Amino acid sequence: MENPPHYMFLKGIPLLPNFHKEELMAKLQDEVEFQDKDVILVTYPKSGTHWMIDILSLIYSKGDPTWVKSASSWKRSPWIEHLNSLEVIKTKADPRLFTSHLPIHLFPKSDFISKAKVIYVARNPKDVLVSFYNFVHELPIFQSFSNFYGLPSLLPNSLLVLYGSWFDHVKGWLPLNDSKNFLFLTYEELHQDLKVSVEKICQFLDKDLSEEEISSVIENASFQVMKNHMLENNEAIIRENVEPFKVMVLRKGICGEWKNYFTVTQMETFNNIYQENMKGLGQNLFPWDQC
Ligand code: PPS
Repeated sequence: MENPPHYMFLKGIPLLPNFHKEELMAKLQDEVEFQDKDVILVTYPKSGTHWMIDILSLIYSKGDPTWVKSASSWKRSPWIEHLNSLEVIKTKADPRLFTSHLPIHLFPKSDFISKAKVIYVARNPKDVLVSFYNFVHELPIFQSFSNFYGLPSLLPNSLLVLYGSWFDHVKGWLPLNDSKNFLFLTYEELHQDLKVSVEKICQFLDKDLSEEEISSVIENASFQVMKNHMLENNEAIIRENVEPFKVMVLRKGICGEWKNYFTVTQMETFNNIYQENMKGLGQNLFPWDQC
């Protein structure tokens, strides 16, 4: 199968030329300086990025939903790898929330000497794959799940999936888990107990919210309420720069949907590749290891 024609490659990672200019990416790595008060959310795509952006926005507004209702996620927590981000990173007003899907080897080097905080959210890669598939299924190249799965999607050394392999992404960021400025969370634990996760995030960010404020964060970060806000924001439309992707970010929002998509053979193949690549890693960190 041929490479999707819309990718450009940077240090082995497929990116979108509409969004990721090569010149910007070089400057991003060498010139960008984060501030100590910055909070950077890092995810592999389809891992709950928008969910966490809303949770963080709501924490910073003490549960008041006005901000999440009135400004898009792109404005509240801009992706650092997109277009005019250099200026945005320099000038963004508080709260200085940023987002990135970049693997660690394309990330600004300066972050590792600043005290900026990094929150990494990971999700069961099988559900990431299903979410990704549904996101892009309008492209002829991904017409059936088998075709999409047949690509070396998410697999090690993949050159065909936006932002590269899931394994490389997670394994690249995981070593930072020892740092006090790094918080590792999973999509599944947000699902399991959002209150506990919100409290953990508040503690990490030194944010002191009352019980009532935390309840409001939880309520406004629920799937249905977020969807309503997004529709009010007009976010669920086809974006000018993302054609032919449809921006339907809030689709189902559940765990374990992969079971409706994978054949037994696909599951076994995937499990073998997973075991090979994640051997000895993440004991108790990855809830999907138990299912
Ligand atoms: S993107 O396009 O890469 O930024 O997508 P991302 O935001 O990382 O992930 C999209 C998936 O996250 C789900 N989502 C949620 N699940 C539960 N609760 C809430 N509040 C929530 N918000 C977003 C969203 O539905 C996508 O998953 P799928 O499986 O496709 O439904």
